[in-house]
Amino acid sequence: MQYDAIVIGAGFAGLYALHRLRDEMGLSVRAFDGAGGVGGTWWYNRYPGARVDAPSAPFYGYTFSKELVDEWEWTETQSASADVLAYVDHVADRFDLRKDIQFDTRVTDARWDEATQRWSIETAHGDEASARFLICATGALFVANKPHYPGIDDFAGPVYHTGRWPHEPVSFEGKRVGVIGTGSSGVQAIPEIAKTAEHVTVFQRTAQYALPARNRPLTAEQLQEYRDNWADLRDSMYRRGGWPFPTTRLKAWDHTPEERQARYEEMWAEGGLHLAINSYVGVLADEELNAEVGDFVRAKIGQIVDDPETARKLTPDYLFGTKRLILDNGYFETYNRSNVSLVDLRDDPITAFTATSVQTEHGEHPIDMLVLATGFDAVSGSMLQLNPQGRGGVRLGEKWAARFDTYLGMAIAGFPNLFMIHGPQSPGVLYTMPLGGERHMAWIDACIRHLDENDMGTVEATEEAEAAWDQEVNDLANRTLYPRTNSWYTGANIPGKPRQFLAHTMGSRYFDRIEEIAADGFRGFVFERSSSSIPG
Ligand code: N01
Repeated sequence: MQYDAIVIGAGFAGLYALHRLRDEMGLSVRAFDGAGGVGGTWWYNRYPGARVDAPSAPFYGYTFSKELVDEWEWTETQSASADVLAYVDHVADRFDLRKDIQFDTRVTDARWDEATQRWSIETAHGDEASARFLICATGALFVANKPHYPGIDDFAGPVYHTGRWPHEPVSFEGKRVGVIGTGSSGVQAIPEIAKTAEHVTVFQRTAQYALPARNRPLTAEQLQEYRDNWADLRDSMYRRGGWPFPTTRLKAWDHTPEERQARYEEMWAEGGLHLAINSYVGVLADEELNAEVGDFVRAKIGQIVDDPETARKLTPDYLFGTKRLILDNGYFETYNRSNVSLVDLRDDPITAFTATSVQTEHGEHPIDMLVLATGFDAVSGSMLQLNPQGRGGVRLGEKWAARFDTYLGMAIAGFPNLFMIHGPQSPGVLYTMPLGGERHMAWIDACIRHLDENDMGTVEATEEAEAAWDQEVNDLANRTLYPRTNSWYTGANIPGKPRQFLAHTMGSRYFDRIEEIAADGFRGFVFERSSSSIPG
């Protein structure tokens, strides 16, 4: 089958791409997703406790339709995964998107044909299709990272990865559960699992900063207020890196130590990300301020956790906020339960698995079930899994062997007419993702119109533009403390992955910049006449 555009992925970004390309641009579009339904990351991440860990309702949602904002009844400030899934299901129905999505169909290959100026794809079922444009909404957190401990495959009990959670309920009743990983997923899941399990043993490699989420019911009045002020809030999200509310301009060093502590207490009580982004300007850039905020959180952990030795193990020692900040719903309190124990893998590393236990250097931990909350080959992983073949038969895996070069995080030299949404070197996870996806798609819309208005067949980033973009993204990252910590932002969580800061740190500036580049005739791109208009 031939289409104008093929969209890979039916998560937030892919659904909007389908809607925009089909309903606003009038193109013929086919979307594919390996999942059995819409939702992308949310379709797979149904582990207990999964919820949006940012001010979600109605901000973690689409902004393109005011009617949608007005009609959807969010119930909590940080929506649970089931509510997010209900929402995307509703969106798929409301905009009649399902009829153009092929579910349970993974795209296994994509190849650029220079003669026809089209992408051809193949699916796991052997279907073939082609299109002028390939929109890769393949997900920043899709490829599950599984640890390779000796004997892990010999473990006889069930093994669940938080990023591939089964759709049928999992009961922990009476079970001894081992959990590896204490990132956002582990921190959300552990308190829920501990409520019913006989025992939970947490295997922690890095102690984490987690801030109290303070999720609350969203009142009808609040929701109405948001709807009434929607234009301002949306505008604020545009200007403030995806954040809907005013952010602080207070400078820490204008305040006394006592005033600063009072401010941190206030932000801690407010919950969510306030301590990090609203206590003072520059918490993630000023090392001295960062250390002070880190000390504040470390002291809080010591106050919450009863056992001093467990508290010590749970106390992080890296720069505050330089791994993805975690919001918790009773995480540290969970270690005060008698059915939860903590193994610090830095003191006592895992040596092997048996059929019934995890063995560490200093002991054996019998378990009936294993939960891997070990994260993802983030940002670049899903594109490399697709591994498209561009000009000259070059595969993306070859091009990205040492560095994830992109232009604007959306385009790749050698891969004409291919657009990524939330690709490496775009703001991605550092911005509110549904809005970021909309703004990427608005840019792609403008780019495709530009091609058509100028009778061009292809658009392609230049290598020079990629090199300059790489420099720009790195310079921005280096103004922050992020690159100084090993995290999935830097690729350090995957053995052998090239080290590179994977995100553009300034979301609003980023979107201004890509719009300015578009207005300047899509600077940094080259265009080729449409093959159908070239005589002979
Ligand atoms: O994954 P992670 P995640 N042996 O990579 C540990 C988003 N998210 O799924 O820190 C032992 O953060 C690893 O240890 P270390 C959010 O953007 C959003 O939790 O590398 N341990 C770490 O503790 C988030 O950042 C929501 O030393 C191993 C953990 O596993 C992103 O998804 C909810 C190990 C992995 O943490 C990923 O979060 C959840 C090994 N071999 C997630 N390998 C929302 O609410 C890894 N670890 C929107």
